[in-house]
Amino acid sequence: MLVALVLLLVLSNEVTVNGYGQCEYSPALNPRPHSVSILEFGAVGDGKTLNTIAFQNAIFYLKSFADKGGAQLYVPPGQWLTGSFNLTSHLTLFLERGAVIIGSQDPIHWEVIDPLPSYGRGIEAPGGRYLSLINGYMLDDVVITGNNGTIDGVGSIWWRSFTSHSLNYSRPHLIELVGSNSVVVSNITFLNTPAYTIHPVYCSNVHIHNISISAPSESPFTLGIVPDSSDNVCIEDCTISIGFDAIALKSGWDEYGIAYDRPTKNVHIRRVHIQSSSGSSLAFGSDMSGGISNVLVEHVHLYNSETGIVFRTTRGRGGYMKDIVISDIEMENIYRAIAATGHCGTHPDDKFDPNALPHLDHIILKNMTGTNITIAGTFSGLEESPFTNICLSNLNFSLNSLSPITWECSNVSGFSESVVPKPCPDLEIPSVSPTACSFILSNIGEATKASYASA
Ligand SMILES: *[C@@H]1O[C@H](CO)[C@@H](O)[C@H](O)[C@H]1NC(C)=O
Ligand SMILES: *[C@@H]1O[C@H](CO)[C@@H](O)[C@H](O)[C@H]1NC(C)=O
Ligand SMILES: *[C@@H]1O[C@H](CO)[C@@H](O)[C@H](O)[C@H]1NC(C)=O
Ligand SMILES: *[C@@H]1O[C@H](CO)[C@@H](O)[C@H](O)[C@H]1NC(C)=O
Ligand SMILES: *[C@@H]1O[C@H](CO)[C@@H](O)[C@H](O)[C@H]1NC(C)=O
Ligand SMILES: *[C@@H]1O[C@H](CO)[C@@H](O)[C@H](O)[C@H]1NC(C)=O
Ligand SMILES: *[C@@H]1O[C@H](CO)[C@@H](O)[C@H](O)[C@H]1NC(C)=O
Ligand SMILES: *[C@@H]1O[C@H](CO)[C@@H](O)[C@H](O)[C@H]1NC(C)=O
Ligand SMILES: CC(=O)N[C@H]1CO[C@H](CO)[C@@H](O)[C@@H]1O
Repeated sequence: MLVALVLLLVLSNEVTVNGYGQCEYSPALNPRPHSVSILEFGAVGDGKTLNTIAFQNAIFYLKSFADKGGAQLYVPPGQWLTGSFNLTSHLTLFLERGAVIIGSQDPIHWEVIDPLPSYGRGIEAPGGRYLSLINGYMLDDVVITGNNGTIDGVGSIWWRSFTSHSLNYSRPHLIELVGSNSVVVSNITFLNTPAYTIHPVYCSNVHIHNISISAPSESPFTLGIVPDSSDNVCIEDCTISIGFDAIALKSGWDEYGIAYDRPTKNVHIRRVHIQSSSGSSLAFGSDMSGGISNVLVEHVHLYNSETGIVFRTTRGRGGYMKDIVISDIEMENIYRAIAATGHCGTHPDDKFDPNALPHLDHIILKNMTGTNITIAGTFSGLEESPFTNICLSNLNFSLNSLSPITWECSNVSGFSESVVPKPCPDLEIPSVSPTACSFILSNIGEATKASYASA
């Protein structure tokens, strides 16, 4: 028994030392021994009756099963209108095919809560923010799944308030889990989020798979999946079509994020099909003050987007984005395939430290093809903190006839091999080893091991 335990610890250590394979080690889900239907709590699925109290009462009741293997809350087919509600630990929320949880269109049904400590204030309005439609706070073992049920945020009222600057507080998200461990979201469809769709913040062990997310292309600053100051995250087999960023990795805002000091790390993203109208399919930052590292993105299809892959940061952020590998990517109909900028993002207030410089280092972009691309890539680092060790390998972008430029570079350095069109000289430093990227990759491996050894 003890031997088995020690072996298990050694094995799981191996897994995290590699750091890059979160999706390979997804936990098996045990069925919950207890299940109740939301109908037993007086819910009415007519699309008109407000069911907030039914959800709250059901979840309060299911709390008592936490130490008995947990429980499932079953949502049958129907239109279940509700205001925001909180989940509990050891709970599965299961949405049957034809079940639609619909967010109330009246802000009065959305509680207002404190800002996140790593942001210091609401990101869209000073002060508090609306609680997400489905919310988890300091939970353990939560599953949100179903047989392709739907969660619909009916975001249009929020988009209008945002656009007309009449929001009293920052917009709510569809799902937010704060400080939680062991979270699974799978097998359902998310529509029309007010702001972010799924926001795990200060979480560990998050597995998001086989979901579909969509919001209209004109919905302002709507985001798909946003791992924020979270670690050990796997996102796989998802389809996202959204207004702004489809998958965005973040870790806090300026002095608040620096003080909170919790990075996003050990993230594995694979087999996703993602599209963003006015933002980027895949985004890092711009809120990244706690740092972002050890990220592997592979086998991804990016299409019909303003930008394919972006790294955004600015003076005052501090933090870092490093040890990131993005490979086996197909892009089509994208204005700018790759961008990295040190001049993007606003500040929470005037207390930020302009000398807190962010770092972008050890980024590998390899094996990508692109068709109908207008600009291959733009890198604009900070003068006092240039972007370093950027490695481009085996990229082939077919540019359309509208291309004003191919690559643009300032305050950046790196290596490249087999890149079409030919990159800027800043990214063609003679490589220190025959294959520059594998040199960086082995360095990343060492850095990863070192960071675990010192942790
Ligand atoms: C839901 O959880 C939040 C903390 O995230 C708390 O502020 C709020 O009061 C809770 N609401 C209810 C109805 O329990
Ligand atoms: C994905 O989820 C759908 C329901 O939304 C289900 O029918 C399908 O079997 C799932 N696929 C996998 C591979 O889990
Ligand atoms: C899931 O539901 C969405 C919307 O209700 C639908 O567009 C999609 O085709 C469904 N997917 C599956 C696998 O049934
Ligand atoms: C903001 O507050 C004002 C005054 O209390 C109220 O009339 C308005 O409906 C609120 N707006 C939203 C979007 O909640
Ligand atoms: C998602 O659906 C697939 C196929 O039906 C099933 O194997 C898997 O267990 C489901 N996931 C969850 C978390 O229910
Ligand atoms: C490059 O990526 C494509 C998918 O975009 C994949 O099919 C292919 O095997 C990859 N090639 C190498 C050499 O890894
Ligand atoms: C090429 O991509 C642009 C977006 O950058 C899109 O507007 C245009 O329709 C695409 N052209 C074709 C032929 O698909
Ligand atoms: C780049 O891709 C185009 C097709 O999109 C192909 O014709 C060309 O040969 C490729 N170039 C290289 C160097 O692989
Ligand atoms: C050190 C360095 O390369 N500085 C450059 C940073 O970018 C600005 C704007 O392109 C240039 O003017 C600096 O020379």
